[in-house]
Amino acid sequence: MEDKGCSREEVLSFLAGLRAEDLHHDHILSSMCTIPHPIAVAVHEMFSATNLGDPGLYPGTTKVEDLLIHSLGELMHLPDAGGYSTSGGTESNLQAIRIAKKLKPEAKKPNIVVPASAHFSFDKTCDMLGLEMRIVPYGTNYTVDTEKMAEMVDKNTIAVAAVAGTTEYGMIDDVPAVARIAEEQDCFCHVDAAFGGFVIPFLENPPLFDFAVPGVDSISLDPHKMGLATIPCGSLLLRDPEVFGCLNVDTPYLTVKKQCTLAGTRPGADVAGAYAVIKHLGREGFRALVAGCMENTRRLVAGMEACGYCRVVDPIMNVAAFTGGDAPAGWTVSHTRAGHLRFVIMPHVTRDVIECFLADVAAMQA
Ligand code: 0PR
Repeated sequence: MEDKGCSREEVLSFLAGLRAEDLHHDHILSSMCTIPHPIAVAVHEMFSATNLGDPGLYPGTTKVEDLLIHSLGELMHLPDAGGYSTSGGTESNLQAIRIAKKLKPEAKKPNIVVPASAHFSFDKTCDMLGLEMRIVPYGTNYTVDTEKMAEMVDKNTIAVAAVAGTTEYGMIDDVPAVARIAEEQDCFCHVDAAFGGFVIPFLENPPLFDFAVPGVDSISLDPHKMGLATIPCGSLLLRDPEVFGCLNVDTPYLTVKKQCTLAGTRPGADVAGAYAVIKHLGREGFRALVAGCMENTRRLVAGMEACGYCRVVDPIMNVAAFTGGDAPAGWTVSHTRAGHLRFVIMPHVTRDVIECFLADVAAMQA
């Protein structure tokens, strides 16, 4: 830190220079985040000084978090679900598994059983909580093989997980079958819908993946992905709100005397922004958003196949993966663990962006 500060203009211009080094969204085809909705940005600023970690000081912002959780519970077919806003899917998955561990203290060498598609946040979770992670191989279409999953659980299994909207292929596990395994083994059932939670409900024929499935105990659902919220806005929802109590620690000098969240200080800004988007767009707005992303995904698949690439699976969501070559220079795409070229067709990946990309693919091949 310098002794003497700089003018506002100097600071802003210095930072604008660094910001200009960032990649432009219209060339990012691999991200699960997108440009936040303008209403989220405006509301983020309005709530920038708020801290949900000391709710008694911010009763208004606390009500906004309750409204957000209620809306997300409704979206997941359980308006009375408990929940709180996390920093994203990683924290939500970690907290869900912490709960599972507390609920089964008799497990001496605790393990969790997760699909091969599970996000790397489960590796972090197992490392932090001292758990064995059992990885169930893929069955058909890059979804979890539920017969193998049933064979891999035992009395030390504290939780099984399903992914609704996998990071690499956008596939949806058979959540009802996974929930039945959890019930038979008397363990916790967590659904990672961090990405899919804002997509699947708005598809034309959505499969059952949320609290409508009996036995689903918790869901990760991130507004900062397809919910168009500002980063970092995730959420963890629980079928039984009382269960959060098992994570409580005493917080004697705060305005509330117990806290179950991971972070102490928690932003209210992104939370209020996420709620603003939901209130502003409504289901109709999200249906249109998802329909647009799906149409663009289909266009990308058709265009890539016309250029000789081959889709790995039929996309169910706005994620597509291909074999048959790499992408032209200047575009940010990614590769799955199996080496497939992977795209996430977020709202910033418009029809124009796709046409421009496909033209580059064709030029590369010429
Ligand atoms: N669960 C699923 C299914 C996810 O896809 C992700 C992240 C998480 C949990 C973890 O969420 P947080 O990153 O919010 O903790 N999926 C993307 C990924 O890891 C996140 C991402 C976003 C990556 C933007 C890159 C990027 O540019 O690939």
